[in-house]
Amino acid sequence: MTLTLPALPYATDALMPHMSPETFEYHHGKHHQAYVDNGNKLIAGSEFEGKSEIEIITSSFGKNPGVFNNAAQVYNHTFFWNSMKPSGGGAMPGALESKIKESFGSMDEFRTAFVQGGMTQFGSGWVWLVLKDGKLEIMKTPNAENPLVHGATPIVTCDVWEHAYYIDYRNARPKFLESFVDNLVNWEFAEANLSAA
Ligand code: MN3
Repeated sequence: MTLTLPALPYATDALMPHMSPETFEYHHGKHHQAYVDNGNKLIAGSEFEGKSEIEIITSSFGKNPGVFNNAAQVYNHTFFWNSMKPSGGGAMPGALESKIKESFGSMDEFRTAFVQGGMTQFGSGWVWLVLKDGKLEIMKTPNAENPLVHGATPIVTCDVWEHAYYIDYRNARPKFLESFVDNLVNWEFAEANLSAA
C-alpha cells in the first residue's frame, strides 16, 4: 500500500485532559484510517502508484482532487500527531525561540497570530507555523491543502476541522487552539523541522 496509517507517537490517553482517548479513537482510528483506505483505492493502478506520499501530494494538486484530498489528509494528520506531545507547550529550544521572536516580535504575538489564524480559517482546514522565504509565518489552509503546495515548509500544525475538537471542546475552537499552544504543541518536533529546512 502506498499510503499508511502510522501508530500514534503516544498512548491515546497521554494527552489528557486536553485531548481524550475518544477523540483519538475517531480521529486517528476512523478519520485518518479512512483517508489512507480511500487514497490507496484511488491510487491503485493510477499514475500515482509507486510514488512517495509527498510526490503524490504535489503532483495531484489541482489535477486530481480525489487523490490529492486523501493523500494530503494522510500527511496532514501524521504531521498533526507529531506536532503534539504529553506535557507540550512551555519552554522551547533556543534556536526556535529566537527565530519566532525575530519573525513575530514576541512569543505572545506568535501565540495570538496562531490562535487567530486557526479561528479565522472559515470552515474546515488547518493552521500552520511555516518557514517561507527564510521567515516563520502563520499559514491557514482550507480542507486538505497544506504548505507543501504553497511553497512553504511546515513546522507544526493544528487541525481545525470540527472533528478535531468537537468531542473535547464542542464548538469552542478558540479554546482548543489556546490549549494546543499552551499544553499540546511539541516544540522539539518544530525545532527539528526548522533545522532540517
Ligand atoms: Mn482531522
